[in-house]
Formats: sequence, structure tokens, C-alpha cells
Amino acid sequence: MNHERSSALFQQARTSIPGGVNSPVRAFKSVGADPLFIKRAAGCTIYDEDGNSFIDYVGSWGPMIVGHCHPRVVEAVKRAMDNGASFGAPTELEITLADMVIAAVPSIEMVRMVSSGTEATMSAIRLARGHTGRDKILKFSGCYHGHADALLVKAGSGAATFGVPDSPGVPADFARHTLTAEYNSLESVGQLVAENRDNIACIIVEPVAGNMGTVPPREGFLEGLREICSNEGIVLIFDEVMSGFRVAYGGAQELYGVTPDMTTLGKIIGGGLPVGAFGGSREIMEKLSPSGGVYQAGTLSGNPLAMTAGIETLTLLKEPGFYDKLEEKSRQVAEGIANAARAAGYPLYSTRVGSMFCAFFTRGEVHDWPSAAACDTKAFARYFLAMLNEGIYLAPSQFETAFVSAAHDDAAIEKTIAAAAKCFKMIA
Ligand code: KE4
Repeated sequence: MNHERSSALFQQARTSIPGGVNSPVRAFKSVGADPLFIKRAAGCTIYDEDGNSFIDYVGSWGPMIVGHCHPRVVEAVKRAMDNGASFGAPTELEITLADMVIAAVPSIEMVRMVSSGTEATMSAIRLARGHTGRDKILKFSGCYHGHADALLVKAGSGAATFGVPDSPGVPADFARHTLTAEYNSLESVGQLVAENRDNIACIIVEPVAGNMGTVPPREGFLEGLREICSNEGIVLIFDEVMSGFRVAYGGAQELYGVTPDMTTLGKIIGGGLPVGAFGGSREIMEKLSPSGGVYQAGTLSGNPLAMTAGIETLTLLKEPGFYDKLEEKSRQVAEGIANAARAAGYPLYSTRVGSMFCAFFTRGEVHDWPSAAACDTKAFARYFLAMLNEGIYLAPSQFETAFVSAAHDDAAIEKTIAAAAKCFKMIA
């Protein structure tokens, strides 16, 4: 497969953009190859600058759940553009999307739009601190909530991929307010809460962890967090930037029946345009400026193009049977890959929640960061490159999630499974 133009563009990009990319995990560094430069996409397929095509399981890291260039989304954004890209003034579109989010997500009575998941989690934490008057926050190792200083502590995703879960540049004085527990371990949470009684403003958790690979919550884990937070006056924040509108229309909180105090969103609600959001009870949210004193702002927050793409995308998700069909596609492809590994005698631990799935290269099970970190990342890299050569585009890191879209048809799924069967035999 020819990658000449992508490689030439990567060399060029590295002279003007740090590492040649605008987000580290795109650099293919952990899989030992040059990244592909993508020219365009349609449905479940992406096309690179060398004319190669790939079945896409990254989906822009989650937003493209209805597939790339869905005609309804493209047309609506084109029409919105004719009216103007951004006004820096309120628009009716923001009310429309806010009301759709409020109607969908059990914990949300009011919501504030921002322009990224990082802004959403950073702002939600500030609001939780303002609401409680407490300074400390508790997160989980291997979970990633964007790159705000307070959250780059034992973080997942690219931070884990590049071995900088505790990033340089974050003052120790900031990081000391961030407590870290083990995902799926209520015991580790209880111990930290007891040691920091009345000092923890919030617990922030990915209700389905997607940034150490896909790690589902164990039975009772989310319920336990809910009980601890209710008893201790701690704000429970579900970071649903990835799982929101992904694992169910109402997110993981609908799927598991556990309602947090606040929720952060992103990705899907912008349909591929820059967006984030954070929401919660009226009591908490009205403490946000200008109705309250907790300051938060953004030039492009709620801009008409992102709102339009989000409204159209969520409208498509509400169509009858959308999630049932997506569930069946996702089951087929995830089980097909797992069966291919088993047939080749290759040790693999597979996980899936809805249309998020992961193949862990390990003989053990994976329920938290330590077990995820034990995976054979070199074997993963061989698998990634072999699948890429077969025209399958996976996330370039063991510590990421694969996403299925409504546009992944039977032919794409069959091709993926056949490629996996060939690749596991090759790398075994
Ligand atoms: P953004 O600032 O990248 O929009 O969102 C940060 C974020 C917050 N919370 C969760 C649960 C997330 O998964 C993310 C971002 N996800 C990564 C993919 N693992 C984004 C990809 C990237 O960093 O380029």
C-alpha cells in the first residue's frame, strides 16, 4: 500500500506543527509508523492522500456515529453557513440543542455549551468546587477527561499512550488537589474519601471507561459511587464526552440506571464540529455566571454551525431502531474479531459496550488501568499495521476505543472480520 504522499506531508507538517499533528494520539507514534493524511470521508470509509481507502473505526474519536458526511448533516450545516458562521450572540439554535440534551440525559436540567470536552470537564470541576466550597477532586487512573491541568494526573488516552500520565508543566501544587483511585475499586474510593472527609468537591468518572481501551463498569461500581457521593455531599460527575449518546440516547446513565449530579458531553452532540457541554441540576447550574458567581466563558460556545450539526445528528439518533441496529452491527464486528483471534490461537481479552469495543492484547482480564497497562503494546502495534494494510483503520493505540457507526454495512463488517482472521494468523 503506497503511503508516499502522507509521509511527505508528515515531514512537511513536522516543520510547522509540533510532532506534525494537532493532537498527539494522531501521530501513530506508539505503532511505529507515519500517520495517514486523510483527504475525505463518506459513510464508514476514509480516503487518504495516496488514494487508499479504509473502513474507519476511529470516527474522529467518537463524533461520527451516523457516519461521515451524512447528507442531512451536510445540507443543514451548509444552510447554516449561508446565515453566518458565528455571531457571539445568543441564537435559537442553542435553545433547541439544549432542550434536546435536557430531554435525553436524566441528570441534566440545565446545560452550558462549550467548544471541547476539555472545556466541559474543566468547567464542571470549577462549578463543583464553587458549589461545595471544597478544593480536592477524585478521578481514576487510566481515565482521561481532556488536558486541563487538574486532570492530567494518571490520565489515559494519549497521556497513557506516550507514558506521560502525569504531564510535565502541571505544577505539583495543582496536582496535589487531585486524588486518584483505581477504576472499578470502590474500596480505593472509600479509603481516599475517609482520608479527605469534607474536602472532596467531586468525583469525576467515565461511566464506561474508553481511554484505557474500553473498560465497562463492574456490577455495583457506579451505584457505589452514587451512594458514596450522596452520603458525603460530593458532586458525582459522569464524564460522558465519549459515552454520551453513544451507548444509549441518554448515555451510560440511562444504560446503567445511575444518575450523577453533573454530566459532561462532547463529540456526538457536535456531529463532528467543535463542541462540548456540561449540565446538571438547576440548583448547581445556576451558580454559573452570569446567574451565579462561578465564571466560565467561550467565544465560540454554542456557535450556529456546531449547534446545527448537533441538532441534525441527535435527530437522526432518535429515529426508531437506530440503537438496535447499531447494537447488532457492533456485536457482529466485535465478536467476529474475537472469534478470529481465538481461531488463530491468539490470546485476546475483548470488551464491548454498545458501539464501543476493544481488543486487549493480554492473556488476563482487563478491569482497571494496571491490568490494561499490562497489555502487549508491541503485539497491538503489529496487529494495527497489519489491519491497516488490509484497509482497516483502527485507533493507533492499545489504550483507545474502536467505534462502530450506523454507516458500517454488512460488507464493511465482513471485510473487517476477514482481515482480522488473516492478521491474527500473520502475527501469531
Ligand atoms: P476533547 O477536549 O478532546 O474534545 O475531549 C476531551 C475528553 C474528555 N473526556 C473523555 C471521556 C474523552 O474521551 C475526551 C477525549 N477523547 C480523546 C480520545 N480518547 C480525544 C482524542 C484526542 O485526544 O485527539
